[in-house]
Amino acid sequence: MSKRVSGARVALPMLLSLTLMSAALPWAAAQAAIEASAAWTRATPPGIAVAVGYLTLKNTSKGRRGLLKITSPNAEMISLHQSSVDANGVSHMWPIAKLELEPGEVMKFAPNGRHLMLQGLTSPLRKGMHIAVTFVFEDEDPVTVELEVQPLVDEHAGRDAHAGHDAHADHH
Ligand SMILES: [Cu+2]
Repeated sequence: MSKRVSGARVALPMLLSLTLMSAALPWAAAQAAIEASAAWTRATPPGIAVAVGYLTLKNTSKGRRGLLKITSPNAEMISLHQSSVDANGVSHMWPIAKLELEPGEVMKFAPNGRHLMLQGLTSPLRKGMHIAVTFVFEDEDPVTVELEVQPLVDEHAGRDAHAGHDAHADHH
């Protein structure tokens, strides 16, 4: 019996030190390894059920992380697009087949670049609303960010591939 007692005395400090060690390991913070910030979208014009979202993603983990899916209670489907303006001022847009974040990578989604396509909106987007969007990356817990709805700005017409949002109804 005396052996067991002395064993218990040793076990408690060991447990404590193990707990402290695991708190310092990278995987202990895995839940917040993907950070989403600066997320916004624009109000939708009448009759348009599609919106474009922008944000910044950061991979704070030690490994490459691939995006599995994006969901929102406010949209039937969310996909990723890339757009750019060519030398003639014409916008081109295409789907991003696979998105991966390298360790430490910061990826910005911005007008005339990468963007989220929110298709099949459940209701029109009005200035000041917040639209929850959840990103599911491999090996990570889902990350939810709120897109703040900015006013619809006409000055982007002709520069932004999404000036005509309804064009998106034709492709995925
Ligand atoms: Cu698009």
